[in-house]
Amino acid sequence: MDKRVAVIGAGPSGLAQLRAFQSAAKKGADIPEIVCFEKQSDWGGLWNYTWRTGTDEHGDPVHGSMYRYLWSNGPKECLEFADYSFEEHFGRPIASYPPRAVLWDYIKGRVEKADVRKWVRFNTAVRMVTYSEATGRFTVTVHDRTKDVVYAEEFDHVVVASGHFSTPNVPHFEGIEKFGGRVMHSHDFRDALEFKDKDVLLIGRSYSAEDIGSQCYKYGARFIANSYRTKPMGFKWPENWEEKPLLMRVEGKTCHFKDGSSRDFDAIIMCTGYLHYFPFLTEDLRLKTDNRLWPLGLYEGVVSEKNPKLFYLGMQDQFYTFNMFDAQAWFARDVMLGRIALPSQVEMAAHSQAWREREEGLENAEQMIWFQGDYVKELIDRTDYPSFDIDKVNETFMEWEHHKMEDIMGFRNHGYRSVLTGTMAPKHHTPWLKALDDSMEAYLQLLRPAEAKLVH
Ligand code: FAD
Ligand code: NA7
Repeated sequence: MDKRVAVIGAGPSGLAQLRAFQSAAKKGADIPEIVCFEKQSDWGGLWNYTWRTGTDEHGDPVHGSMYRYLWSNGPKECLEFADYSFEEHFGRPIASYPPRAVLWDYIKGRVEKADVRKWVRFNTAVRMVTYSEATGRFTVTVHDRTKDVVYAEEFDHVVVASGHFSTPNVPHFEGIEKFGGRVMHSHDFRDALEFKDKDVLLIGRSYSAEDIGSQCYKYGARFIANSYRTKPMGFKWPENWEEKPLLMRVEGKTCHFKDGSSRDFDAIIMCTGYLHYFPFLTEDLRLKTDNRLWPLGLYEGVVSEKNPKLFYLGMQDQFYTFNMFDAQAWFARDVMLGRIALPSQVEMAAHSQAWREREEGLENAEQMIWFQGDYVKELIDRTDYPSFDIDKVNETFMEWEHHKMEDIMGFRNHGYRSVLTGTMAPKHHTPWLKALDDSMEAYLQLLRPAEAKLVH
């Protein structure tokens, strides 16, 4: 096949695209030439931890938003690749909430096995993508940072898999410019030990506020508050954690909240989410959305309705992650291979609108999970991605929600059953609150006793 496909980003979404093509080739399909551009020096996207904040070694914005001691915020049984189980990768059952390094290892394992690293050009940032009506092709301009060379190549398809949890959304609060402590966004949060013995205010009520606050609690912050705009998270927080309504103004170290209460803090961490940001796309190609379950303009959540040769992966807000990216990548692949015929632009838009209307009616996390589960089902039904019991995975998500409501600092001590292998995850050897070492060696207990003593 003389077609060429550019994949932007080698995170879980981009890697799903590589694996999708490789799996078709393995079954005898004639596949296009695939070139994946990755601005970092290694693959795994956010799961490839960086200590850097601000700009990277080349002066580009740091992509990484993950932090030290990050453990999976949902059960691994809900994100397991349907074609590569955790048991296959680790050679034995492991507990349900692995730390970042363990998940990174798992992500890498599948693509190493598929031998697709040769398709990735590392240290290469995509600078611009344009589409020509005349040629029907895209021109992708990239910056090879190793050689410091900018060059352009033409492609028949472009897959945008650059993620959307890297460009911080940073609101302003009256007086914050004179706050007498540290102000930062969750994108720059790295080590909770920085906040040991400190009073920390988190702005937001979603995953970052919940987890960064929990990290701060675990590693010894003195007092934690989170300030919500809409409603409190409502978990049973420890005694030194309060939920406050919206921050109204800051005077010195004193933060004033909407209910008239106030308190002094040492640090403000904005857990206020991220912007979908595609500086490398021309206006006509750019997806514009906030963080939600059904962004408009993408047929089946994947195909750009304005230009169906362009695809986006992983642009939704996420309960489902790795297996949803896979389902999307398999779908995009089959459109590119001509196995799936696209309806007219009007029909695609109507299909998306119907999903959007359903999304707008969702009232709680439970309904959102079933919604996203239905979406994944719809995708999987249309390709040869191995099907798995999505209803059961939804139920695992329900158990997860329940365990969080029961004990927000202890939910990670539970185990769940894999729908792929049928195996019940073993309990982790150490309760999450006491497990201060997040290394893969400690998690899998691979350390020799002398080394184990050193890290504990
Ligand atoms: P990313 O992982 O962001 O990867 C995108 C890739 O594109 C990166 O490698 C980046 O370098 C590259 N890139 C970007 N721009 C360019 C460019 N111009 N040129 C070349 N390359 C480019 N999910 C879970 O399932 N469980 C969790 O516990 C969990 N925790 C999370 C915690 C945090 C703090 C965050 C921010 C997210 C978390 N997620 C979690 C969700 C996460 O979004 C997904 O797991 C996953 O990383 C998304 O994959 P992606 O490939 O779409 O994007
Ligand atoms: P999310 O899930 O997009 O949440 C952003 C939060 O920020 C949410 O609670 C918002 O409030 C809040 N927000 C946004 N703007 C403001 C302003 N102006 N004032 C107060 N609060 C605001 O982002 P996260 O970083 O938590 O999670 C992203 C990913 O990282 C996720 O996939 C995780 O796995 C990890 P709202 O709820 O709308 O009232």
